[in-house]
Amino acid sequence: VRRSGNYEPTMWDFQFIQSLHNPYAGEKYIKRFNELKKEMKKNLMLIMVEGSSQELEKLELIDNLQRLGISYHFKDEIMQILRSINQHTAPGDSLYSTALKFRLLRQHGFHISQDILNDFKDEQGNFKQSLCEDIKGLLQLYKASFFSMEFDQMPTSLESANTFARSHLKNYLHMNRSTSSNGDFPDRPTVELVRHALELPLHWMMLRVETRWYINIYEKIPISNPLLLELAKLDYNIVQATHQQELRNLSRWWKNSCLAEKLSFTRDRIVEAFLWIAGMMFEPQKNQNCRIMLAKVTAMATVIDDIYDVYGTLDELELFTHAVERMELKAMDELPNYMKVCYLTLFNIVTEIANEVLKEQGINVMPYLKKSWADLCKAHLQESRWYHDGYKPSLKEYMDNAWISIAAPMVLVHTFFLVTNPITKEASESLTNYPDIIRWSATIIRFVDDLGTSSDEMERGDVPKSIQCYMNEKSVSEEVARRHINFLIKETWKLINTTQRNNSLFYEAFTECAVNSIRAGQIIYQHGDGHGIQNSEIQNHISKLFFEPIT
Ligand code: F3P
Ligand code: MN
Ligand code: MN
Ligand code: MN
Ligand code: MN
Repeated sequence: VRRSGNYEPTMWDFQFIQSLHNPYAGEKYIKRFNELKKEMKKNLMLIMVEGSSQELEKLELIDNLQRLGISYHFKDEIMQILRSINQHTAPGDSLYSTALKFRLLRQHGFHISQDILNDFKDEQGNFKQSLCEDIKGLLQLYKASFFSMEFDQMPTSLESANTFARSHLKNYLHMNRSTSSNGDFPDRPTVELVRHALELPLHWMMLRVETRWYINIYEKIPISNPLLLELAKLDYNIVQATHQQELRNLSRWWKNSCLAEKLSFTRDRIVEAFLWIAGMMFEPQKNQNCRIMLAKVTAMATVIDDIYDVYGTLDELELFTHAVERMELKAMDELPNYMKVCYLTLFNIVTEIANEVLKEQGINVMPYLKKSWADLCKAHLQESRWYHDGYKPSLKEYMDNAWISIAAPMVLVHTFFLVTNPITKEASESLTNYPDIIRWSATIIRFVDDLGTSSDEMERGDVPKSIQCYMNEKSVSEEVARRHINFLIKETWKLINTTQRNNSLFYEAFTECAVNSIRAGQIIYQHGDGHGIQNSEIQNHISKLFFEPIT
């Protein structure tokens, strides 16, 4: 019996996307932007030659550049400034400045020990009670606490920092909520900043979403820098105009593919596919064509997932899996009709990417792309067999397969070849076993996907997901299982932090994409199934990111 996905039609149809017009693609704005950027570079040069007394200002400027989404224009300057930062604390340094320093230095790969936080602890090793009122300091401490690594001594300062800061920040929110009835907020932006940080920590935030949110907050801060603000708004709108252009191109491809029309059981979610990829890499100058190609790959992953999860019979799925393993035109003949269009579209996009890399670098990466799809489909097939047999795997057994079936490893293999130059044999070969950076990124995406989608999946009929596997295995409630998965997400982030630092095989361009793909996942599944269900939160994000310029 064929199941149905019962997915709604898309909110963002072809006509809507094609009708978009954005003035920020014009010369006038680019010219103004370049003037402001030059001005900013000059300011940064001045800061670089100033003495260490200005340290806190330097750190705050870098933090603002990052959150306003414009740090990518000033990478070298930022590194140079960070290199001039004293890695120790001086007597009298605040919790705020120390935690900010720790976070920025760790984020940029400096080896800075968590011992820097010891000054803020009492003799028993607990954070001092006197800090409870220091909301600015606690907020920085909380953000810093997400930068723990495997080598931090256990139990880590950062762990207790996390619990300590979180509980006092929650208290603060609570107190301010109860006074809100008289409309009297002494410090509205701080309340907003705390609420936002507790919802999703900065380190886990999708960059464009953070930027959009922070520009609006920054505007309300009395001491905001007008140059920074204008630069940030202009950059945001210019990036958005580029993304719109790409979306128009992508939606034309999607319409022409006829997949949504012919395979009516599948999700018609091309904008959501683009959201994943824009979350992974947003910079306008580079990656243009590459964002489009990767969004196509993501759309294909969605359609194919629906074939395995919803529509296909086990026999058909076996045929499809074999055909993907072969990845050649002839293999199409064995497939049922409805699979043929999908297979040929897949073949075309994989060929397009292989051809792109061949033109650029003279290397044939087809075998690697092909293997990533074969691994994905085999993992899908495994889940279909389990579902068919009513088998309930343990959490470990499930996860050994599910970090592949989430499709992130496949997407990241394609990403690697499109953002890496030169591509070395060594790095390419290591991809076939999925190095840690891919494995841990995919693991977190699987967890957040299961948290967001498994309730509907169980209703529709699907293999038990991580939450259900843990419930079965440990005989615990769904609530306990969800808490456990959230704990595992936090733990896996430590592995991400560590492996991002210690890897020598991959360029930052790629490792950043991998980590950013987690961040996209965390936004997409934050309030349920943002990829399939079009809830109001995800609509709001999409609309702000791609359709509404900032004013
Ligand atoms: C595989 C799917 C998605 C996850 C998408 C993740 C990407 C593209 C990195 C959309 F298509 O969701 P779903 O919840 O149905 O995956 P699942 O593996 O749980 O069936
Ligand atoms: Mn699915
Ligand atoms: Mn699936
Ligand atoms: Mn799912
Ligand atoms: Mn939200």
